[in-house]
Amino acid sequence: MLTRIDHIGIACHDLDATVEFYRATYGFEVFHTEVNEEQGVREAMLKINETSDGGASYIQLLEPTREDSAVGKWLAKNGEGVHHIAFGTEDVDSDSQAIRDKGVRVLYDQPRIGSMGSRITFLHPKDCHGVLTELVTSAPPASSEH
Ligand code: CMX
Ligand code: CO
Repeated sequence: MLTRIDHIGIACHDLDATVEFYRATYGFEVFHTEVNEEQGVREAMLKINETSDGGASYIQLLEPTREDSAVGKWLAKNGEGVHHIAFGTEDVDSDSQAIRDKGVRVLYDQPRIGSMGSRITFLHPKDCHGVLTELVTSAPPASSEH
């Protein structure tokens, strides 16, 4: 079941400058940054609020690491702006399969690794009224046994 808006993905040319805009304008601080080479992005997650399902909602700022990445191609065509939305679920495997069974193209056979160790997949924007849609299951909290 999809239970929150996990994040809104925003494509930008200059991650540091965009992070600074969000800090100076709204007071949002960086919660996490990483490079995801498979996705071709350098990203910053700004936590906006916790959610009643135990998760949270973020703004995900995305700078391409290469021009032929999904975000690089999109930026070249559209300029900066909202690139995708992501819904959070406890079970991306079963939810993506159920959505596939409804005839929506799910882009990956198996979920891949997203921000902060989450598992993610995407639905084709042409099957979602023009919105690239991501499904996310957060990584379980780090074990304290180590
Ligand atoms: N939102 C809405 N429509 C989009 C889109 C987007 N983000 N990206 C592409 N499209 C549209 C294009 O406008 C184009 O439409 P037209 O044919 O009408 O012009 C069509 O989809 C095909 O676009 P394209 O430029 O030829 O791009 P590709 O088909 O090569 O790739 C997609 C599109 C969705 C398959 C690719 O972007 C993808 O695999 N995305 C998933 C991965 C991703 O976005 N990773 C970055 C974020 C990582 C993260 O969130 O962690
Ligand atoms: Co995303």
